[in-house]
Amino acid sequence: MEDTICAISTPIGVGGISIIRVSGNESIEIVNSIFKGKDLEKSESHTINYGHIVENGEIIDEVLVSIMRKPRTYTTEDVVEINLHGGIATTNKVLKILLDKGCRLAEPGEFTKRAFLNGRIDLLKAEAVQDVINSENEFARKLSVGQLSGKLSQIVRELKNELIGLEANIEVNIDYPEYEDIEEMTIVKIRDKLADLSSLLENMIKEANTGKIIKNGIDVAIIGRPNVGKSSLLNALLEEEKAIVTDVEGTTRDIVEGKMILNGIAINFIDTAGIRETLDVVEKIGVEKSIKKILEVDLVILVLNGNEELTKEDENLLEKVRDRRHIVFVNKNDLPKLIDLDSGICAVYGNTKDLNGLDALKREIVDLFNVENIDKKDFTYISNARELSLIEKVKVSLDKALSSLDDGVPVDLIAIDLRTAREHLGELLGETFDEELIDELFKRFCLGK
Ligand SMILES: Nc1nc2c(ncn2[C@@H]2O[C@H](COP(=O)(O)OP(=O)(O)OP(=O)(O)O)[C@@H](O)[C@H]2O)c(=O)[nH]1
Ligand SMILES: [Mg+2]
Repeated sequence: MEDTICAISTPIGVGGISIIRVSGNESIEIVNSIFKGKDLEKSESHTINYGHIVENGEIIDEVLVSIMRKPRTYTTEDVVEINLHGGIATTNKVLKILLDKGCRLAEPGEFTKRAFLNGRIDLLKAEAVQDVINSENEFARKLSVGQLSGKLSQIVRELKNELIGLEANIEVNIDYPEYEDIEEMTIVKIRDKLADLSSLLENMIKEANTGKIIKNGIDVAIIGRPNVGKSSLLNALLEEEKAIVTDVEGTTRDIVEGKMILNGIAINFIDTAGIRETLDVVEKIGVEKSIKKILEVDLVILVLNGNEELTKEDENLLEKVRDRRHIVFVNKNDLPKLIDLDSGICAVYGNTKDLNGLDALKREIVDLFNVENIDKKDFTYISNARELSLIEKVKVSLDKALSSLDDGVPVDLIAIDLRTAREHLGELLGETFDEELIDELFKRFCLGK
């Protein structure tokens, strides 16, 4: 990793300050060559230095330059951060000068990638860095900062150590097969331990959904026939005129989204086009999108018009959402009730005119996802797909080992499953990794991080 990289680390636009970050062996030398002030090559580590960025004698900007010498830096390399007056032209100009002087433009996430490749942080912590940035609510922030501080890494390391211990036990068994009583004892011990670890993993997998909810919120699609009041419901829930409402059937053609926070969790409401048979090309695409949404979201709110009798289309929709997590909302209860629902259908009644029933609807959402019982102290949930799929693989290997033990398979064969499980834990931490996967992962990062 010889090249010195640079990038704008603050959002591009007008603001109080912009920060350009530089990392690599030549970072101090390069910045010093365009800096007028004291000699940065002589300045102490972790100092902030006042001066000017100059090019051909022209002052480009008045700046503060942070010097952080390796190894106690974000990337473990020499890192320089230039604090400029904010603004697009100045920031771009200084970036261009740095590139002319021999820096390479960093790829998204490349600073964090270097921190990982240089061994300062494991992969779980690296993933947490971007999660901290993406946190949109207090719970998500706590979750990601916990992972960044190493809570999840520690659990994974402990699991790994347990497996190493078990493998050692098995080695003893293989090396001294003549001690039958030892063998019996170790098998019982190994079995108990494996069962413990498996249930721990099962818990982690079960709670992963909570992690996902904390991090990404709950996606809720509002579905129904045209004119039942879906857009009105979206607006009422968000307390904002987000979607167009008219008495014309087929008003909403495309997806309209809006977010609210319920008990600290983000709820992403998605208003959709009313579902009906139609020959209109544009509306047809909208209807297809609505139907697709039913399968994509965490929750469907099926809206019915309480002022009309149930139609064939309503019945079709009830059928469509039956196997999905859903709530039936019977709207327009400010008007006479004409709907007659099957007693088996549990529904929330209300309307979007005087907002009757909306609190009950929100309550139902909170209850369905058990939002109030989310453990607000612990926050060591797995929250991303890569991590979850590896934890699932670990559990599969351990369960295989367990059932092999019960079937009387020789312990040395069981050791193979334990090793596989341990390797997956290593992948989780990034001890072994596939380069392409790592590239993909860091590409999702912000520029300059
Ligand atoms: N009386 C009454 N009218 C309502 C209520 N909710 C919506 N409406 C009216 O119903 C009509 C349709 O409302 P929208 O919210 O546009 O219905 P939609 O389901 O989004 O319709 P599409 O976008 O066409 O699928 C409008 O005239 C609303 O004012 C309600 O609770 N009570
Ligand atoms: Mg609508």
